[in-house]
Amino acid sequence: MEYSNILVEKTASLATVTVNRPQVLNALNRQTIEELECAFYELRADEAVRAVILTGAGPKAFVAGADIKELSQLDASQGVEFARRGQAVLELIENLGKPVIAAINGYALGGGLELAMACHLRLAAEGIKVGQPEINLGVIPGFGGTQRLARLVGEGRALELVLGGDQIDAAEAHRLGLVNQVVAADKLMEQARALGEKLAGKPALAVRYALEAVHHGLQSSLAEGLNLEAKLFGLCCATADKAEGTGAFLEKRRPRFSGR
Ligand code: CO8
Repeated sequence: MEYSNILVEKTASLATVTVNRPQVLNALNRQTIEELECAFYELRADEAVRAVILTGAGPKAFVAGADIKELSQLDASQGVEFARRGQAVLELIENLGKPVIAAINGYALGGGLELAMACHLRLAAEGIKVGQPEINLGVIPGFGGTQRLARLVGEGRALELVLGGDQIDAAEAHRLGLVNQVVAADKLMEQARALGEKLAGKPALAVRYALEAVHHGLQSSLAEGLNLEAKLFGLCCATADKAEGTGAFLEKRRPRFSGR
């Protein structure tokens, strides 16, 4: 598949997707959203890919939001449709069944922060800025920001960011629990790849079930979440990797996982 606005690279079990419109700080226009959807469907189906890194091209931005030129033209029904379209692609990423790491190399604003929040883990370069500035444009976040931000950092802090529209720096984002780690800018991709390779080496089915248990459990009651966990734990017990992992421990050797 040929893309104009994103790059997709694969090395062994790791794929890297780069939003590639640096001239507009990687803003998400409709075509970019559609290309991301195609790419993530393809990565979901590719069994050789065990983890994905998502980043932005150029030195300044991860993604500076939805494309404001396109946004300025939307009427009410087109606004609903575009928000739903973006939300669906971010849900695809969130439910990919393999870890997706956002390597936040620059501004992650509006739809850019929403994209990063749909990833499972977030590494931020020192000096980056994140925020939900939509309020300054007369709109609210539309790609899941009002929902995922509140779940990640709590209602009060989410409202502070969504109502105030200010940018915060990487250290503050880390303090809020919005990013997992802050790393030196020139080490960001190296660290993201190291993390991606580490996760790619874990037993694939257990990884998928862990993602599902945590994500779906958070959307349900504790009792439903525990029920889901028990079922997924049972599924793990039927895998070859569980036999290998427990067997290797008992035989005092390193496990060799097959992903089955
Ligand atoms: N959309 C379109 N173009 C953009 C965007 C954007 N989001 N961000 C930057 N650009 C363009 C600029 O217009 C500029 O283009 P040009 O060179 O032709 O003038 C180029 O990128 C470089 O940007 P700046 O000159 O502004 O760079 P600065 O370093 O001065 O500033 C900032 C960097 C602070 C990141 C600044 O560009 C900025 O504030 N950008 C907009 C950030 C923003 O408001 N993002 C939120 C957008 S709305 C959104 O994301 C809603 C998501 C949900 C949508 C739901 C659909 C209905």
